[in-house]
Amino acid sequence: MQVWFTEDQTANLRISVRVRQVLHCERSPFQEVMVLDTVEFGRMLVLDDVIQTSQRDEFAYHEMMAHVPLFAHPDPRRVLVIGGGDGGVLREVLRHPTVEEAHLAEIDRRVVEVARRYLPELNAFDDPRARVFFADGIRHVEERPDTYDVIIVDSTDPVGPAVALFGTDFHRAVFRALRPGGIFVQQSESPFFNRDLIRRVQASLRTVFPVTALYWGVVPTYPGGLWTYSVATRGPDPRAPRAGAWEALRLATRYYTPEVHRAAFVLPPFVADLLPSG
Ligand code: AAT
Repeated sequence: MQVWFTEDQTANLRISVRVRQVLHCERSPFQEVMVLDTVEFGRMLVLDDVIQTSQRDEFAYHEMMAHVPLFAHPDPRRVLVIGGGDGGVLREVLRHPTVEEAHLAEIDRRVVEVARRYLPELNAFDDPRARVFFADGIRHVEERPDTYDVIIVDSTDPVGPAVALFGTDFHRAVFRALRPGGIFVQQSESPFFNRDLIRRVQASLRTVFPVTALYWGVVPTYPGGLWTYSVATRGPDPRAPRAGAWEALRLATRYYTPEVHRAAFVLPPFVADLLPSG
């Protein structure tokens, strides 16, 4: 017998993965939380029938979310991750010894609890520098002006509680929550299937921050496999990794290198078209 899980990635496009076992399924106050053991991707976290991360490809996404801003910042000490309840981005953030405090603001406590149990290799919650807040990321930043060097939004797609994370009011609150020289990154979906969203996020960041850019990476389980990250800073050039820093740390990364960092900002024309002109 073959059992398959299918995600409707768009109204007209689906991805299916062969399932060995359903390890967990529950309805939290916010969403349906499921963990599947799949043949191709290993264990997979699925929220409201949307694939969030898998053992096989999580490094590609989590490394690019964390290391681009942390290596672009001259001295990242205080970092906030919004969403990201599986712990993958937090784990990568904590590989930086400059980081003194890494906060995670996740709206759904059950995502953290389920991920701790079924995806232990993503778990960095027990690091003494880590602190988890079960809260809406929007309120969390609104209440903390001038606090963070880096803020990373590892959110679900823009539906439900994640909608406002893609809006200008939130971007203004992020600007205020960053310290001078701070860097903001947010996953911004597919340049094939979410063109209006990327345009909107880029235009919004441009009205709030002096420096904005877009970079890309590959994540096979996300729609189209080609994924974008929107970045904005209060000064630093996000395209330039701190010289020698990655080499000095001897980070055993599997996707990120300083060359990949620089290359990720080189955009194919159909992607560059999504940036605000001028
Ligand atoms: N590391 C990849 C996993 C995720 S999970 C995104 C998390 O964002 C979810 O656990 C969800 O509960 C949380 N979330 C959503 N809205 C908010 C909010 N307003 N405040 C705090 N947390 C929130 C990302 C996968 C990306 C999928 C792309 N297709």
